[in-house]
Amino acid sequence: MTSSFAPLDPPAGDGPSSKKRVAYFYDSDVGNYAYVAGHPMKPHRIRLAHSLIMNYGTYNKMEIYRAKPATRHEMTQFHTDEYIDFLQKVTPDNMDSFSKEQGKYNVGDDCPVFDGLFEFCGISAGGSMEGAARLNRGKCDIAINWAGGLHHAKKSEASGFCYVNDIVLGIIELLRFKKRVLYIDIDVHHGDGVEEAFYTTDRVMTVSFHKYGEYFPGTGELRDIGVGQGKNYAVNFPLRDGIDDVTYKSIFEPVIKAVMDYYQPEAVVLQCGGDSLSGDRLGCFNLSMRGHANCVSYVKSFNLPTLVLGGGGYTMRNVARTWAYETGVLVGQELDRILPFNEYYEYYGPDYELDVRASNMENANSRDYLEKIKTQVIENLKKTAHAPSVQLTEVPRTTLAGTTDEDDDILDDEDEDMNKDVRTTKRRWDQRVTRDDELDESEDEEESKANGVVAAKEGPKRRNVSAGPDVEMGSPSPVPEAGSSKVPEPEPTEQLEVEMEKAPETAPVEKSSAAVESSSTDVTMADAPTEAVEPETKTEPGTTAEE
Ligand code: V1D
Ligand code: CA
Repeated sequence: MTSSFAPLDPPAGDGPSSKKRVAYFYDSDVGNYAYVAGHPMKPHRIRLAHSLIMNYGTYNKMEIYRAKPATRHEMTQFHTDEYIDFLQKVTPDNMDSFSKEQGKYNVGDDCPVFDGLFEFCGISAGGSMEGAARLNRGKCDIAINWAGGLHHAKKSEASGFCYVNDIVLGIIELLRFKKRVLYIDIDVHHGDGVEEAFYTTDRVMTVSFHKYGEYFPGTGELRDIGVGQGKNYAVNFPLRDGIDDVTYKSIFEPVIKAVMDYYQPEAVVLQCGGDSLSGDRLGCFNLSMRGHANCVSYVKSFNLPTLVLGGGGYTMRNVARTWAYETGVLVGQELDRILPFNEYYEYYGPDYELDVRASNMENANSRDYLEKIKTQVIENLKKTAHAPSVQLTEVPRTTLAGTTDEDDDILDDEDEDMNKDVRTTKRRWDQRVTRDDELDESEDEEESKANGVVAAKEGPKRRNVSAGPDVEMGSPSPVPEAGSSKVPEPEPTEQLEVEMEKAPETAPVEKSSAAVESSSTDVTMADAPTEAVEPETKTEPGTTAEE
């Protein structure tokens, strides 16, 4: 027997402050990339979610953008040059000549080489970086990138289906303007790549809720709390199988409330991995869609600039339902329980309803266990005592990519001119030749063929292509050393010093003229909906109407 709806209160946040300016990043190419046959990670799920979002009319309540794919140069703000060069060079056809590198960079079964791998990474990272840049400039309150959230990627290693860590890159972008950034991870797997990147700094607090115990990636114990300056700024909540909506809420809300009180972040990054949902192909939790979305709603209620990202999630129809619903939560739209007709309607049978329901599986997390972990986590947070005294008195003139913000403005203008044709029209949509069917996920019936894997696409010009002074991680820049691995634990000695050039000491960060301009191309209809809904086009100056 399956329970219907978990007894959660309706999502909070119906007050006046709940209306947010939401920027949504979607690249209509993303669903065409496919890992290898039989692999559980399917970028096609992002297209399913997008189709629901369009057909529910949610696009009306947010700005839709297609980000410029992140460049090699941008990716190396975190990753090593050699690793990114490898990702850029390797293809299924030449991979045999890279056997040594495949071992070195952990490319193989979990992280296979597939057609368009580098472009896929660029799309994922581009959305998160531009989302962060828009938040930095105060251009939106919430940025969404369901193609992001790839939390396992390391500085020079792929891991757990992740190659380029868009989250770390997005946080690095946020750190240009925000003193403290909070990262929250509700994927069923531990957010190890992000934790590791910021393990030694207090500029980022990482908080991960995850299954722990004989489960990938094997990290994320309660006692892993960060080192040096970062001690107590990594938070881990290890969980057992079968956690349900009510018990998840009973730990998530008090922990996040304590984090907000003690850490006082200036921006939040929320990884919404959908593998913590009930019935996930790889997961082992028992959250309903509403239980999962309660985390989104709760984080939103703090009214902080927030970057919302995807992550894992392997039962595609449930991931799509949940991310569509969560997009609704973020824009303040309640979605009908009956799914709108859409081009992937057959995925949602036999009920064709929105809800992902919890099952009757056993919850191996006793109240007592959860209470003990929660108490310890909150005790650790108290040790941070005060928000760290990072003095962000000056705003860097250069972007992390090395260009000035004025350069970016100019490139933005050029981009707007150069990309007038990026919008997909309904006619083009109708002319699509690839089919995206993949109904039986457990069978995984050669979906890559059906998905029509795309060849590498020449990306449009991006804001940071000019040669400029690199802002080195660990140099006197506003960012902490990312990618540092866990090291033996010294006691904190001194606060992180932030030295930057030229901006006046009292400059209000978000209004600074040095604010980075995003080079997003506005995409009014990245994918047009089916006949059922005809969206109003939202245009910004410089964009064109449909063909
Ligand atoms: F089942 C599979 C079929 C084909 C290829 C891989 C898998 C698979 C399932 N689970 N791989 C895993 C996990 N890997 C291992 C290692 C293999 N070693 C011998 C151990 O257990 C990886 C699970 C990755 C989860 C990724 C994620 O959900 O956290 C995610 N979040 O954002 C993006 C991905
Ligand atoms: Ca997690």
